[in-house]
This record gives sequence, C-alpha cells and structure tokens, in this order.
Amino acid sequence: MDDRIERWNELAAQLGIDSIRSTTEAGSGHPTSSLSAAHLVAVLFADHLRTDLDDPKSPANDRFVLSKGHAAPVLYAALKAVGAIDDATMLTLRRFGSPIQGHPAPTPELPWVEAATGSLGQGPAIGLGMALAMRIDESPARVWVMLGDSEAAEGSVWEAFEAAAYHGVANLACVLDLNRLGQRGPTMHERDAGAFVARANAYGWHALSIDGHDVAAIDGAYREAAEQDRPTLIVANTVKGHGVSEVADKGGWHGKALPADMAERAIAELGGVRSITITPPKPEPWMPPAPVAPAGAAAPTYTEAIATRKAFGETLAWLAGERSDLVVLDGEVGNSTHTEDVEKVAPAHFIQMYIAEQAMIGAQTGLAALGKTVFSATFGAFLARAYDQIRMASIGRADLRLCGSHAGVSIGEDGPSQMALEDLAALRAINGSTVLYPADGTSTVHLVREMADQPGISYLRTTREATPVLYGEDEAFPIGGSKTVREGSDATLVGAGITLHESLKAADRLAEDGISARVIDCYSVKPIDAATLRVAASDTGLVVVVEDHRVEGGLGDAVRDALAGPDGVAARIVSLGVTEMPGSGSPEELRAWAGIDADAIVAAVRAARD
Ligand SMILES: Cc1ncc(C[n+]2csc(CCOP(=O)(O)OP(=O)(O)O)c2C)c(N)n1
Repeated sequence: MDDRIERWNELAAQLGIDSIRSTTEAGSGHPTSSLSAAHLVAVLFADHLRTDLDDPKSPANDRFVLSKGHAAPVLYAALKAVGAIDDATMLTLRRFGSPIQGHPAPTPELPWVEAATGSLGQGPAIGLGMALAMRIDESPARVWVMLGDSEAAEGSVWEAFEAAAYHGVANLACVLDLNRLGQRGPTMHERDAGAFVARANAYGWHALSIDGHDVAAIDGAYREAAEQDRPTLIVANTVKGHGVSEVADKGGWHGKALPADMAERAIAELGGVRSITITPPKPEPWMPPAPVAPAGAAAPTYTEAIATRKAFGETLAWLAGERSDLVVLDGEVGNSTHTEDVEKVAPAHFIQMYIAEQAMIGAQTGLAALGKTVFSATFGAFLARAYDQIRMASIGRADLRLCGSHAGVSIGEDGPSQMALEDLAALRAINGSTVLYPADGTSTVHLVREMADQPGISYLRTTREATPVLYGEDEAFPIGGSKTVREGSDATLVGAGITLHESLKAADRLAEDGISARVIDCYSVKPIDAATLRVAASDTGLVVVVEDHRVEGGLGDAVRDALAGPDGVAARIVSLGVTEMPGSGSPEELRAWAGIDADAIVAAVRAARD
C-alpha cells in the first residue's frame, strides 16, 4: 500500500506540475483549478478508470467526463501520463490549430475526449447518458464525472442527479472538487461538504465526503462508489492551487497562468518535473450485443390527413423495429409529440426524462457519444431550455436528433407560452445543423428516416393540427431539397409545414384572378434548396415567403440568404411571419391575425404586383 500511496502522490505532483507548465507556456488557463483536482485525477487514471489504451472508443472502456472543463490542463496531463499524447503536444495548450484546446472538445486527434465541456453544469447529464447507454448494452463499464463546487449551483446538475437516481444508474459516480473558491471569490457553500452530501442523499444518491488530497481515502471512495446499487457522489475537500504556497486557497488566482518565475518556484515546491508513465487498468473483456436483425416491416404510409407530430411518433415506432441502436427520449410530453407511440411498442428503446430538458439533451449527448442513434422530443418552445446543451453538443460533434412539436401560432388556444416561434432561428444558428419542416405525413416519414443517418445536430419541426397528405409514398425528400408542388410564372410562394397549405389555398385563389403562382415546399430549411429558389425567383420576379415563426431568422431569412450573395438573383422578396406577440385564439384566427394565412398571402401578392 505504501508503494501505491507514494506512486499516486508522485503522479498527482506530476499532473499539477504539467498543468502549471502547459498554462504558463500558453500564458493563460486554469492551473489552480487543475491543482485542486490532481490527486483525484491521479488515483482515478492510475487505478480505477478501466481503459484499453489501444482502443479509446472500446465500448468496454470506462468513461471520464470533466464537467469542470476549465481544468482541462489536468486532463491533458493525465492523457500524457497514460501515453495518449506526448509532452510536446500537451505544451501546445490553447495554441491556434492545436487539439489541446482551452476546454476539452472531442477532435479526431483526441478520441479520449468524448463530449465538449466548459459551459458548466453539463457533465452529470452527459455522464448519465453514457451510463444509460452502458446499461442498455448490459456493459460492465462505469462513468466518472468531475464537478466543480461553484459549478454545482447550476440547476442542470440537479436535474441530472434526480434523473440518475430515478433511473437507478449504479454505474455513475460524480466527484465534486470542493475547493471553496469559484471564479470571483468564495462559493455559496464554501467548506460545507455536508450541504452537498445532504442534497445528493435527498435525490437518492449514495454520498460521502473525503479529504481530496489523501490518496488512500480517494482510492477507498472510488472502491465504495463501484460497490453501490445507486449513483454515488464523492465530495472531495480540496485546496485550490494545492501544493503551491503562493496561490493555495487564495482568491484572485482563478483562470490565471503563473508567471514564469512563480511557475519555477511552484514546480520546485511540488518536487520538480518528472515523467512518470502509468497504465490504467484494462476493462473486463466484454463485447457489446450483436445488433438485432431489422424486423423488415414497411414504413408507415399515409393517404388521410394526419398531424406531422403523429407521423413522427409512428415513424419512430417503426424505426425502433429496424434499428436496435435507436433510443428515444421524452420530456414528459410524449402524448403531444407522439413519442408515446415508441414507448407503447418498443419500451426498451424509450427513456422518460420528465420535465427536465437540460437533462434530456445532456443525456442524449452521452448516449450519442456511446454510439446510440438518439431522438429527443418536446414542444419546440421548450427546447430553448436546453439551447446551451445543444450548442455544446455541436462543439462536441455529437449527432443529436431533435424534434420540436407545437410550431407557431397555429397551436391556437394554449397561447404564446407554448408556441415555438424562435426555434427555426435558434436551430439554424447551430454550426452544421440540419433544420427540417415537413408539411404532411409522407414527407415526415422520409425526413425522420433521413435524420436517423444525418450527422450533427438535426431538428424536425412538427405541427399540432392534422394536415392533408400531399405526396405519394415513393417520393424522395433528400435533405437540402424542396418540392415544387405547383408550377406558376407570375409569383413564387414559399412555405413549409402549415404555411405550405395556406400557400396552396392562396395559389388557388390567385389563379381565379389569372395570377399563376408557383408553390415551393421548403421542407429542408437548412440546408436550403438555393438552386430551385433562384430559378423560381428569376422566373417569377416575386417571392413571397410565409412562415409560422417570428420573421427574424426563420424561413424568410433562409430564403433571402439563398437568393443573396455573388450568384444572387434580383427579385422582389416579401416575408410574411409573426411580428407581434400573439395571445390565445383558434389556429385560423391566429394565422389571420399574424398575416400568414391564405388571405394575407393573396393580399401580399396583389400588393407587390400593383
Ligand atoms: C455556465 C457557465 N457560467 C460561467 C462560466 C465561467 N466560469 C468558468 S470557471 C468558473 C468558476 C468555477 O468554479 P468551480 O466550479 O468551483 O471550479 P474550480 O475552478 O474552483 O475548480 C466560472 C464562473 C462557465 N464556464 N460556464
């Protein structure tokens, strides 16, 4: 035991020293946040994180999520100690082009990092998703998440704690680095470890507090966590800047690299540069279950009017029989989004996350990191609750399939708190995202199938009310495409979802006046079918875009972007969308009020032609 204690302490000193070296070299970063966690990380990587170094993505590996992502230097130091990166690479911390970024982000060069962190409070939900993925596959692997104490003020931490206890994931442990200090000063609870133990217990976790610099105590706590039948919180009492007397437990040193002379003294105090290498324990030999053969059932087809939200649920229920990697998450609105259709026929593919959207998207990110094809759904408006998780997932190159139901004023009587009116803008703004908006049951089936294989963040916007079927089952709906549902030469009407149906009604009325309107179904809002839109704009000279969404950043702006630029087309563009604050009413009343119904479209075309 004495040998091991010395080895762990030596390794912890190295992790602290390397964190100082890399941050001082970079001229910025978080050495003091790394030093408080050095013993915790040393014992974990040396003896508890079961990892096959030759196969970083092995499903048998344990996973580590550094929720307090700003302590990235200590993670990179640990990756150096296990031989995953070399010293020179570690010293490129924060340099332009280096995979060793200021906060952890998965890159092809860094397969050991599987989720982006740094926006605090997100690690526990990501860890929960990983733990759920392991449980689905009956894997013996475990997940370890490291949290900061100031970070633990985030509500998303406690959403995840409650969900983890509810789902009974015994393979999840969080280590809370209780170093008393946050960014600008002391935390709310300072040294009160009991506050965190009590609240973890209240959520149904096993919890204990230890001296976070006592390696034997850390080892004991990690063993204890592995033996529980529930998730475990280890509250580790630590010192920010531990081992460096000039900064230890002092305010004013968060996120500051030590100047070269201080770094030299600090490294000497910690016992000098060393190059210990460690081999983490190997995971138990284990293979994931072979994929279940697809049922080979036919996808749903529609001839009668159906709400796209219902077609979404039915398509997922079918997909569950075809893909054993499918997982569907619900934010306790499954009877509205229709994910309940999956729960009914394929409960093993369904996870209820209750009204905790941040936990839902975080867990989705963790499930996706472990190879699951994951859809999550709630009202489009409520995805805004988890916008930061979606943003972070895009940094982490995660494949998230999102569905937002109850689009626009067309939801009617429930009023504006339930209406998704900013979702297209928000999801379009995500790097590399795909934004889809089907108008009928058939296109919904096709687009959900496309989404299942689409990398990155994809979003499907569905409609509450039933809409007539426009397309035959054999039509294709490639992402980036559109459908010209009516030919015409005097004006182009561009709609998507519910407004496509209003556009078709408007085209009928315009035809009575001798005005020939082309109608385009822009079911792929991003990427948008710029080529078709440009031809239509140049053929007709007038483009009226109509959307059940705020005018800012939605379909109208997407069409404008497509028509602008060096290959732009000169045409008159009119955007019809929601510009004021709606209230309650019937869908028809509200569309008329917003100026996005057939009457408004007809009036807009006439006015533009006068
Ligand atoms: C959501 C969010 N808010 C604010 C920040 C800025 N920030 C970075 S580190 C930090 C303090 C974190 O303190 P703590 O969790 O105690 O970690 P420590 O560095 O003390 O280990 C803050 C406020 C952030 N990264 N994310």
